[in-house]
Amino acid sequence: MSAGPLLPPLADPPDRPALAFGTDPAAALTYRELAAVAGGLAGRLAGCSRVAVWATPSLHTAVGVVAALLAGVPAVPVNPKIGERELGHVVSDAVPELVLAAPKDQLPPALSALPRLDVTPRPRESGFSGARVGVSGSPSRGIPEAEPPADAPALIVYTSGTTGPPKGAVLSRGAIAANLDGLADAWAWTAADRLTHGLPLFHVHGLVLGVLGPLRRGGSLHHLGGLDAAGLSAAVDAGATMVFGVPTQYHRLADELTDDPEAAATIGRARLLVSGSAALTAVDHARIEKATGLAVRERYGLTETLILTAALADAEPEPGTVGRPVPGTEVRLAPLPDASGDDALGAVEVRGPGLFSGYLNRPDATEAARTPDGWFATGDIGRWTESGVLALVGRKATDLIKSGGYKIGAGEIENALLEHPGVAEAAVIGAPDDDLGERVVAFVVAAGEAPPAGELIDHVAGLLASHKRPREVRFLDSLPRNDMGKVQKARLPR
Ligand code: MLC
Ligand code: AMP
Repeated sequence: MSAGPLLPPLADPPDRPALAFGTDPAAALTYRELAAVAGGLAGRLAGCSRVAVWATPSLHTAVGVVAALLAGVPAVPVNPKIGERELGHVVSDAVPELVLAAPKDQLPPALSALPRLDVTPRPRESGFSGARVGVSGSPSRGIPEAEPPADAPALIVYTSGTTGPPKGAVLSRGAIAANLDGLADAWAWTAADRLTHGLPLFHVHGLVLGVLGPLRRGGSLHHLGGLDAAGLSAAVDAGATMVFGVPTQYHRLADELTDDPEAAATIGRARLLVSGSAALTAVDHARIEKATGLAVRERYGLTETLILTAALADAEPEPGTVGRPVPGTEVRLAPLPDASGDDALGAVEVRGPGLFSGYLNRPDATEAARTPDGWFATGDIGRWTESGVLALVGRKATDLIKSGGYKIGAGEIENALLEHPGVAEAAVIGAPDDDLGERVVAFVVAAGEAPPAGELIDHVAGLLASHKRPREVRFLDSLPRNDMGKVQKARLPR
């Protein structure tokens, strides 16, 4: 299977803006500069089996990932707030040959033990003349001349399941290219667009859609570090046409815009506001539209499948729905054994070119996620509306939590809590939360005297990524269990 380049503009790079981070002019690259900087770095990566990228929300991360893609080397983006236990798992599972990081980055032991390549994109300093990338490490092994095949792995993105440590979803170059092209159709996304967002760069939303998306189109990205009214209105004022965010970011933005009609009016000059990774409430949809005059388009995806459905740019969005299948992708609803009498509800299944290649080292889990006829079972439950768009109504697994747009497995947090000497039993749930969608709540039976809640929260944040920490810890004398001894989470006090 062969394919055109994943990032076509880098083949013959124009002298147009490609990437900008924050407001520092030194943290910006044109396509020509990016091709030189990432190309120089790629020469030192080629031939590696896999590389880790310390994925801070920075130009260094974007350059590091682009370099790996140019070299045809799969990149493993690592959350810079990852905990020790989780990082140990990622490193032993993915076995990266080296790590890419900014020179100032302090790496935790599991990564600092690996050979390191410092990414120092400094094209604007003292007259840029090509590949001024400072790299310590092995000499160039040569960039492959031919584009790797479409089924070659591009990224390995770790994502939580209901139990056990996160699994590495292997995303091929072809899957990324096909999905980004489908989204370009849905949103009329072109080289004229300047995307802005403040998403983390170790997940599909911020990295695939948010960095590779504009680079595949030949447009540009302005990364804001976060999403607030002042930064976003300045970005739109400076030419941003599209905005990506998770619902928590839009919720906070809506709060701010209520008191800032000037910023709201400026943001309203953007072409498209897009929300995804979790459900945007109808209330927040209405608040953003009232403030800016723009209705937010929702799109729905998974790390393993990339984006399944999207509200189209030229159609009136329906709050509470996630749009139509992205061109090239098929979505179906499979009957639910227990649909509580509502036949319209079904299990969302997908097939198409955007699907992942499998979980790294986990053929069992890959197999379990596929239906007998080869579709991917998302675990989400939905229905088609009368106008033919998808509405999501829930998830099959109660042990998966979506908080701030991050997927979090309850079992992973329970195991981390049980490692604390003060914890005898633990049950974790996602409780409804206006800001985060769901917040992680831990019910704990103490072993002896109850430890302070803050100590347990810090304990989890130290072992796992900090966004997985419980926001609330509640102590109980015992957990509700059935006759078989299984914890009955539905009976936990809410
Ligand atoms: C607080 N902090 C602690 C802590 N208490 N750190 C360690 N230990 C403790 N006890 C710190 C954090 O490190 C952080 O520091 C700060 O407090 C806030 O933490 P947070 O929980 O990360 O921030 P919060 O404000 O709650 O984040 C909201 C958010 C974030 C929306 C900005 O959740 C976010 O970025 N979400 C995006 C998720 C995403 O991209 N999902 C895509 C998945 S792909 P500091 O330094 O940060 O202040 C997918 C497919 C698809 O779903 O469809 O897209
Ligand atoms: P992740 O594993 O982090 O990629 O998360 C994927 C999950 O996020 C999906 O299975 C959905 O449950 C959820 N999700 C993504 N986009 C949306 C959306 N627009 N609305 C509701 N849920 C969403």
